Amino acid sequence: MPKKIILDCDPGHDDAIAMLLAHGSPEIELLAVTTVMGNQTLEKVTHNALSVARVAGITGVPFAAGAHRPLVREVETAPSIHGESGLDGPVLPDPVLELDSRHAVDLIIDTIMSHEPGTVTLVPTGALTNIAMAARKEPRIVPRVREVVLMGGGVHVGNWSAVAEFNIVIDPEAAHIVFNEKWPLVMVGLDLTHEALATTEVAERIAAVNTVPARFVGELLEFFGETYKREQGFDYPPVHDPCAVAYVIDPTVMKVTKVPLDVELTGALTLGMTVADFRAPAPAECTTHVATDLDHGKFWGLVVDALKRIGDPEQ
Ligand SMILES: [Ca+2]
Repeated sequence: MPKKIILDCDPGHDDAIAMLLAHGSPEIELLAVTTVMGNQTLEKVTHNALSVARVAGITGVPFAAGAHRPLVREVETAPSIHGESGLDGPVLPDPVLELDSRHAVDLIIDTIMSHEPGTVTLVPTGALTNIAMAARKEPRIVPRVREVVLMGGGVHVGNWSAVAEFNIVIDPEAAHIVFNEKWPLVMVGLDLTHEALATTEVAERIAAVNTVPARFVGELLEFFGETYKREQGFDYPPVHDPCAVAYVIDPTVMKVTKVPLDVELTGALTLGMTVADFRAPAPAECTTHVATDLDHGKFWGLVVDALKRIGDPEQ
């Protein structure tokens, strides 16, 4: 039985690759794609999501736009990493899919409530605004969700401040809500995703697939590689978001440890930090987990295999 997921994202170079990985993997049934401001404005990331759907040949999946700003704070985007469009590099085709008329929060709630309890996994790869709003609007979703597997945070490392990761720090209040709900939660954070480097060998394997979607990914990685080198000194770009999808496909692709996690809301230097308490074995009631130790070869194998399965969809 494929695992049913809702991908809540802000494409975003790595979000786009996460979409392709989910679509091209038989272990995953993509129930819905929802968008949230983050890497760029809501309008831009929603347009990007629909463009990626066309490249990937995704049809019959509802797409809905969500939060246009964080719960409390002003919008903060990441053009230094993702460009003015949020998906700079490749030429983006005009979308053919139409947006679902519902708000993302309502699509998330409707999707979870209309499936058997324990069958829907939430995969947020952007700010947690939509997920927090959904949990507040319809608390009955919380015990029905199988698992929240999110890209965000980091125990020992930050990227938007010394200790905070972008998805968490741009809406820390939303993250606080999501981390404190009693659903099983796996934090696929920077500890893990900084190992998901798109090396030269990875780029060559993707280029060898030689399809429109594979060339699209190649162009995304080229742009992402340049900005990550310039802004953060990486030799190769860390491709964060597909790591969360990869965990749903095959949990053995990384190591996951149960540990109490919470989100800092008041620190002068540490706003948005995800704090892990490793002092003692996690108590029985703990529902949060952190991912470390990526199997790099297996992870990129999943991405390459997904691209091969997608092939060249009719544009
Ligand atoms: Ca993202």
